[in-house]
Amino acid sequence: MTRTIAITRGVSPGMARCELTHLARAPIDLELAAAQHRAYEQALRGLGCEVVSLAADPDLPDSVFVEDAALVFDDIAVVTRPGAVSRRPETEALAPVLAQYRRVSFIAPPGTLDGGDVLRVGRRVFVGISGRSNESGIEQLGAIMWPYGYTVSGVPVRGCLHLKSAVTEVGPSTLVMNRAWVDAGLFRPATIIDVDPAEPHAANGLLVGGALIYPASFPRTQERLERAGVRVVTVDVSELQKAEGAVTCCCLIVAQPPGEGDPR
Ligand code: CIR
Repeated sequence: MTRTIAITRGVSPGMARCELTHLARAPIDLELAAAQHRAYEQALRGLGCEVVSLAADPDLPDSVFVEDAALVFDDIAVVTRPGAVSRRPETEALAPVLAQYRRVSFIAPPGTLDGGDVLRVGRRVFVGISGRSNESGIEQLGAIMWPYGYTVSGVPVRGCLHLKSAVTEVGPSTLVMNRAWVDAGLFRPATIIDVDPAEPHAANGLLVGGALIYPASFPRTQERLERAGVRVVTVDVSELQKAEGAVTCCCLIVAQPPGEGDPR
């Protein structure tokens, strides 16, 4: 049976010093953040994931957001070079863990790439051209991925941190999207579910184990998703949201088909 491994990392005791781009700094309750993160890990387990949790690092305020430091495809893992200088050392702890599951490639200078900017839809990989990911990073990813049959294309985003702040996959070729932040036409022929206008940040959900892990704070968009047949599992991530985090960003999903050394 295919195992689904979710790599996470504990909430940094230094999270109050996190990067912020679009939000004003608000006090973060660290204990509550850690409890919410544990509940998130529990939701992953409930959907069949084995959680591999890396130790928190007090010197890396944003390291709970592991998604930005690496990409995991069926064929290969890519260690990124995060756009925020403060986040670059986050990759060091992740690379050896990923190497247990995949061949690993690296984004090199002058490229920058945040995993939050990378959305895979089948064999198409969309990368946000954002404050964090640049043309060189996108070109390098294209060169890494084409031998595996993926096309990689840059997508302008506006008004938000990452591409996956604006759009994520909620089912086969089905996307939830805030059209104010990204051009919907680029994703044709995918089906699009629009966020409720009162919930601009509601376009980030994590599809895993046949369900969507989704913030509890967007009930109107949640209703739209459920009406469209999406099975939603809500988590309260209020403290992580104060650090401009969401739900995709707190794990890396590794689908591990049965192989040598695995019980069948
Ligand atoms: C940052 O600005 O890098 C962090 N404070 C938040 C990163 C969230 N990452 C994501 O949504 N992929």
